Amino acid sequence: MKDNQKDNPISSAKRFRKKVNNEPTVEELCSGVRSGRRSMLAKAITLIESNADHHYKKAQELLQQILPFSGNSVRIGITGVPGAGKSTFIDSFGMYLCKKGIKVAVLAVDPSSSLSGGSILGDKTRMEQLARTELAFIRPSPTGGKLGGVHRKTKESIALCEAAGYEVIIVETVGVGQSEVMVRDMVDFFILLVLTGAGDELQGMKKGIMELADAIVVNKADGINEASARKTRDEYNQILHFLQPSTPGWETRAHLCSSLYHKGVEEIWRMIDQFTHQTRQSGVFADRRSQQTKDWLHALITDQLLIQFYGHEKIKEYLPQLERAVVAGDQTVPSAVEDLFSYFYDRK
Ligand SMILES: Nc1nc2c(ncn2[C@@H]2O[C@H](COP(=O)(O)OP(=O)(O)O)[C@@H](O)[C@H]2O)c(=O)[nH]1
Ligand SMILES: [Mg+2]
Repeated sequence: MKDNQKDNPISSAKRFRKKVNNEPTVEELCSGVRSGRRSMLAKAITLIESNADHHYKKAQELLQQILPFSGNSVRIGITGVPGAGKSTFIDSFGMYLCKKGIKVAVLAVDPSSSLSGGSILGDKTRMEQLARTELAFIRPSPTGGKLGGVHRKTKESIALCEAAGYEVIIVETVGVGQSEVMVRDMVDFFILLVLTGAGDELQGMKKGIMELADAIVVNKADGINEASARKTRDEYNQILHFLQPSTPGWETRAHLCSSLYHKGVEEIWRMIDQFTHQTRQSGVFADRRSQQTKDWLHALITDQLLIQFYGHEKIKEYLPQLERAVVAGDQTVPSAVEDLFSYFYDRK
C-alpha cells in the first residue's frame, strides 16, 4: 500500500498513539526495539526511511524516545569498489564477532539505489551466514527513495540499532560520489577494502579516499593471490607514510585479509579494539562523536530547508515558469532565485 493511502485526517498527535491500518504505535515500536526484536527494529527503520510527511513526525517522536539508549556501540564504515569483497568481508567479520557473542548490525548506504532504483551493493545474498545468525541484523539499502535525507536516515538507523542492543554497527558503502565521505562522518573507524595487484589502480586512486581510512585492508590474500597481496600491502604502506592520518594519533596501515577463508579477520578486530581503547583514552573518540552530532544537526537543517522550500505552494507554482525563463534567457539565474525567495517569504 502506498504511504499516501495510509494518510487520514486524524490530527498527527492523536494518530501516533492510535493504530492506523495496523501500523505499530510509537510506544510499541519503542518497546519492541528496546527489547531487541528484529522485526520491530526493521519496522522502525522502515518508518524512518519513509518519505511521507506524517511518518516523518512519527519517526522523530520515536527517535526522541530511543535516543537516550543509543550511542553504546562501535561504528565501523567499510568502502571499496564493487567486487572488492565488502559483503564477503562483512559476512566473515560479522560471523567472527557473533561467535564471540557480540551483536552485529549491518546497514548499507548505496548512492546508486536512490538515483536509479538499481543497486551496486547488491542485496544480502552474499552475507548468507550472517543473515541466518540470531545475533545479527542486516538491513539492505533502501531502493527507490528520493535523493537527500540519506545522511539523516542512516544516522537514525544507527541510533535505532544501538537502542536494540547492537554493539557493532557496520555501515557499508561504495566509493562512488560522496557517499564514502558521508559514511566516514558517521562512524568511529573507517576501512577501505582494496584488491590485490592493484599497482596501476593505486596510481590512479585518489589520495583523498586513502586519507579517510583508519585501515586499508587488502582482501583476497589467498591462493595464487597471496604473494601479490603482500606486495600490494607494502605499496600501500609506503604511500600511507606520506599521507595525513584520518584520525589524530592513529597511524593508518595496510593489512592482509582473506574474507573467503576467514584469514586476518581476527587481527582486524583486535586492531579496531586497540583503536577504540586508544582514542577513548585520548578523547579523540568523544570529540569525533560530538562533531558528528553537530554534522547531523546541520544535515537535518539542510534537509528541512530543502523540504520546506521545494514543498512551498508558491515555489511549486512558479518554479517551472522561472526555469523556462532562465533557459530562454528572459531572466538571469540570480534574479530568478531572488524572485523565488520573495515568493517563499511572501514578499511577492
Ligand atoms: N578468493 C577470494 N575471493 C573473494 C574474497 N572475498 C570476496 N571474494 C569474491 O569476490 C567476489 C565479490 O565479492 P563481494 O563480497 O560480492 O564484493 P562487494 O561487491 O565488494 O560486496 C565474490 O565472487 C566473492 O566470492 C576473498 O577473500 N578471496
Ligand atoms: Mg556487496
